[in-house]
Amino acid sequence: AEMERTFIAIKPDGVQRGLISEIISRFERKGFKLVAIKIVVPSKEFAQKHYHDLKDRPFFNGLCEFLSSAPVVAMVWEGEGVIKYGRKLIGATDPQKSEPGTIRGDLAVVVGRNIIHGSDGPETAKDEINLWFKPEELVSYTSNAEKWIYG
Ligand code: YYY
Ligand code: MG
Repeated sequence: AEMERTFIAIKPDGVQRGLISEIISRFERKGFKLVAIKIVVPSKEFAQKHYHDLKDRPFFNGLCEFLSSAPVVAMVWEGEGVIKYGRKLIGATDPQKSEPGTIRGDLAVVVGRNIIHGSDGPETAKDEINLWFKPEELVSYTSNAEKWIYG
């Protein structure tokens, strides 16, 4: 029973389309725990830091322009297996290839407007949480539901 944390962001398209509560509820209903949340408009420089791994890709500039164009909801979710399972809830990068039932499969159509970001592994989760949040913005608490979720 290894508790993990992952960084999840609702991108500007998800916020503008009114999908904040829809996306949060999918993680919440699953049994994951919200330990940090804020709404921010990242600067382009900040977006470039967030997506630094993709700096040589042709879509990098447009991607960073887009992420910094309007409010983003930044979150940290905690739970057993949340990094990998969070990616499952999100679905494939290209919504045309995401399964129905996933967030992108159900709610998005094209790769450049796929509404949500999720860390892709333990290392990036750690880096992204540190980039977006100060330690004191992460709230450790016990939820009453935990004993019913984990037994
Ligand atoms: O982690 P994930 O968001 O599923 O995909 P990444 O390969 O990390 O790419 C980040 C982001 O870049 C993706 O969510 C949309 C955008 N993107 C794009 O616009 N065009 C591509 N061919 C690939 C990715
Ligand atoms: Mg990624």
